[in-house]
Amino acid sequence: MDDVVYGNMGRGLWEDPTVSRQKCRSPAPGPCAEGTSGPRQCWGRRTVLVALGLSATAVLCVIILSVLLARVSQSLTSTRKDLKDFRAELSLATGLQNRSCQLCSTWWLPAQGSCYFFSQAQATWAEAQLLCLASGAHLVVVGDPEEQNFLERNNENRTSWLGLRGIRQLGKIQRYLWVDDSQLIFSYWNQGEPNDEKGVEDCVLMLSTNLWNDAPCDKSYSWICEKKPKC
Ligand code: MAN
Ligand code: CA
Repeated sequence: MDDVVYGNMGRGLWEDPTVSRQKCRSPAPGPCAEGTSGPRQCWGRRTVLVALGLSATAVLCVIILSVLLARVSQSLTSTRKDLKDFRAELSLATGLQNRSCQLCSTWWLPAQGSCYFFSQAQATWAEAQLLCLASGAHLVVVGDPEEQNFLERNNENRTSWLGLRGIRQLGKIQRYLWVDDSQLIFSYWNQGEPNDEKGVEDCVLMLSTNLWNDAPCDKSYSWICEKKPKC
């Protein structure tokens, strides 16, 4: 009997080792072909089934992996998009915040990171300082020629209180101090000033010529407030 004999033991087909072992050995194995004669090389049907099963499993694995990969890549893409949207919103918010830092309220002029208010009305030095404080500001502190220049361009022809006053001890002005307690470094005195005329000129004005003069604090003039915008 040339053909491989298969028996059925309830577990499926198997190759009868006594009959077929010799013929399935060499040289290279190939699939069994029933009904052919002569020496044949063959794979057992079980081997073919196992190979088919393995191939099917492999294909299934590849499909599952592809689906998983597609899902991961999809989720990565959406995460990337979320991140991009978040960045755009963040930069918009930061930009708006920066812009609001430069914004001054109506009637206030921006310069050098501060907001300035030039009054039309007139008040004593103390009243003017109180009015500035009520707006979260103080009488202007002129720190440098650039700030003085800005005030000159906007003071028009007014005579305005500055946030500068004399420190009087034993009837004499000892030194001048800004309302933010900073020392007087830059100054723009009119010629002959400060003269503390009659010993009552404790507060400092910017004249219509833009030069400074000390004058009695209880006189009423325009004033200039300054504040840092809140960010
Ligand atoms: C007036 C006042 C003084 C000022 C003198 C200058 O008297 O404005 O403050 O010093 O003029 O002549
Ligand atoms: Ca004076």
